[in-house]
Amino acid sequence: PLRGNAFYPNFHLAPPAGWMNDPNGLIYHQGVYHAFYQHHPFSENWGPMHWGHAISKDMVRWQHQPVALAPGEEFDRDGCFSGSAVHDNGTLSLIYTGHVWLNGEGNDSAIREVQCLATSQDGLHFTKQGVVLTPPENIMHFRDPKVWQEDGHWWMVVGARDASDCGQVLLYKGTSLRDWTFDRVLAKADAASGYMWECPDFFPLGDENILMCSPQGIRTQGHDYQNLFQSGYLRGHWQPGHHFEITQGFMELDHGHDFYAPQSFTAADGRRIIIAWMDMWESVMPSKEEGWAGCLTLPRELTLRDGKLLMVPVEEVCTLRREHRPLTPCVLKGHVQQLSENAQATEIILQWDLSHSDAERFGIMLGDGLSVFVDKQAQRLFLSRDYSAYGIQDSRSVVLPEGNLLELRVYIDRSSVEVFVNQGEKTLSSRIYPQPDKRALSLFAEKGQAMLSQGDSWTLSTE
Ligand code: DQQ
Repeated sequence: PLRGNAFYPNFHLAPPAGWMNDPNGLIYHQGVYHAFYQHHPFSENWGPMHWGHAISKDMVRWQHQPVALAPGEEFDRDGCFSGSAVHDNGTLSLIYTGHVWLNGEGNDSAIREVQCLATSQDGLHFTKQGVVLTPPENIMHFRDPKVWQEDGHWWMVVGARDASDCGQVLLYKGTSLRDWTFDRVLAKADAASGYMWECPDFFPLGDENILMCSPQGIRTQGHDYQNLFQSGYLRGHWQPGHHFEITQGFMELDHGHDFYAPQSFTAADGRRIIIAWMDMWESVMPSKEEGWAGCLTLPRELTLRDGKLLMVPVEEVCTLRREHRPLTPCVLKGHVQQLSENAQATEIILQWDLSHSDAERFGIMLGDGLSVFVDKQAQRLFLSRDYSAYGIQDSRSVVLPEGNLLELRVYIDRSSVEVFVNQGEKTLSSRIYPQPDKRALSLFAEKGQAMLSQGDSWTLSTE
């Protein structure tokens, strides 16, 4: 019923009603993709966390399922917080954080967090199995277990906040999903990179290991970090039983406004996929007027090529393409060229020749509220939003990649925009809130010329 609303997405997973945040328990199990997510079914605001559930054959078209976990036991009384899913001898098993407020709701200084197990035989109904791991001494914030199997053991990373208010990722080793031993502190924040590292994920990619995490309380001053909460990653090498040798410290993962708590999983054919919550704590969420809030990003394939971490939409997303409109190569000079009167669900790929473009600013606009443009002098790509009716006026930007050709692949789905730069070298993901009559999509160039050397666009399925 929410589908008729102005902001409700066509092809991104959003809650059937109410609130959604982090993706949880992403897994390919017995021929089906499962996405669980942090969910408050009773209102459009965050509240006692449930696990919502949806399934898909292709990671693109999702079918809602009944709520998988609801808070209520003594150990998860105030919320079934984030976690992950694994197959344990054919049983779909969820490992999640049981959250309890000890001193009143929202009071972060007195909480109890433990890791819990729930299992299912049919992939639909889950039975809670109780607490499997309690926090070490002096650690109170202890959540978001990500579990995997390697080298004949179970492994778990958990996000934590140490006694001096620095984020940490703790590593545990298990002989079963119920029996865990502390292995080591896998990585720690420095003073600028957050007081709590939420939603860690640790996995091999190429011949490296990637540690993703979502720090709270990033200090942006003196850094290029653009959000207070900011998902990022560290790179390095790891083998079971050894330290994580970090070769590159914390880096932002996506450069838009709304990208948090990503989780990875492996697709049927082994591709490493990540999906994030496409919203952000403390942001204005105008979709609440429609009775819902929060959606997930497109699934993105992660690879390492020539030392670069790349993130592109999974190829299954191309099955959404409907009407194809190739764009004629052209030189734009101080004017606006309309591509579509009403872009609701659109993919557009643009290739700009930077060596023949001297305009101060050029790129695309959606209505008068969104622009994605190159700022020649700053040598940056901007994503800028202006929705004064909602008090939103801000921009995010990223350094232009090297080279004369700049490819922008852009997805628009009602209230979201995702930009993939040069085959996923950089991405910018943001929520947008245009009025229904202000969705014209155009190319523009200001003060000078811009050369579009190639372009394609598609309307995307809204079924
Ligand atoms: N969201 C969950 C927590 C996690 C946070 C609660 C990150 O488990 O740490 O909804 O957005």
